[in-house]
Amino acid sequence: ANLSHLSKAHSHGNEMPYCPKTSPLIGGPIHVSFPSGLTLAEVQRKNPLVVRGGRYRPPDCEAKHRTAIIIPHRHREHHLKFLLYYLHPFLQRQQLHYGIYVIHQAGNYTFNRAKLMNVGFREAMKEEDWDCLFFHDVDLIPEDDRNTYVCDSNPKHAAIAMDKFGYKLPYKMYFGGVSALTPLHYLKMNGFPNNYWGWGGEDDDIGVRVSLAGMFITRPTLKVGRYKMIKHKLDKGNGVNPKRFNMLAKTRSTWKLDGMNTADYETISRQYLPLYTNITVNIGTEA
Ligand code: UDH
Repeated sequence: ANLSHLSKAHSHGNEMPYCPKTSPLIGGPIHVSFPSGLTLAEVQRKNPLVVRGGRYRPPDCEAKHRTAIIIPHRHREHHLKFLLYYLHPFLQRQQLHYGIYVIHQAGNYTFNRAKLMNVGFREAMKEEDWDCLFFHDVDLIPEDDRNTYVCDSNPKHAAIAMDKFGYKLPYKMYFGGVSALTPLHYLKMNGFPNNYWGWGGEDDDIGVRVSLAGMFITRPTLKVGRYKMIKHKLDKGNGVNPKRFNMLAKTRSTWKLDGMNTADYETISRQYLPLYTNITVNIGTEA
């Protein structure tokens, strides 16, 4: 009997073959520039397979990995546009099933990056069974396709070589910019701290939590973990946190008491936009 129609039906159904271990679409170094006049409509036009909420699945194979990108955000629409412009094609070339979540802090109170990540974790996990979460600053653009946005067996620090630090790790325990954790890693370290308001310290606290929870930091190579930072000044409403060193000295005694288990917030809106899911949230103010 001629069964060719059956195998054809298969390849169009949900029994597609898994994507290969290494994507054939990965090209290596990416030239990053910031074209003036770029619009979100243009980014949308260039990414026809991205569906509402900023979700994507490879069209011709079953992705091996499901990655959520969590971006803490306020008043950086200009940076967000460039990040989306580079990140969507980058993730597609890696043949990932992915979703992009922008966690927008409502109001004008002092910014709190780490608490927004806790919100992002909970809200993203409510929607899909992601197996990896990438916590991603809005102003960092990856410069090499081989920096795969999948998780390791331990928490991964991906932004190891940034242009602003001369493409080197600024110090050994640095865990800022872009990091990747599985839901299990995240819960094991009780997520991120909620009480770092303003600039600085929270990324080091997170790095310390990794080791206090009995894990270690993995990293890509310097050649691959390269990022370009979109230049900017310290934002209004994100002044340097003068308490950061005192707080950091106490992480050992605070990490189990403050984190994912105490993250309280109020979701104001959830919008499934063409290129990302926007979650606007009231995270309160400093105690
Ligand atoms: N963020 C916002 N809005 C803000 C503050 C922070 O969206 O108002 C987010 C954003 O994702 C950003 C991240 O939080 O990438 C980290 O904040 P940051 O970019 O201010 O921190 P970073 O250390 O830069 O990357 C500090 C700027 C110092 C400027 C020094 C000039 N030479």
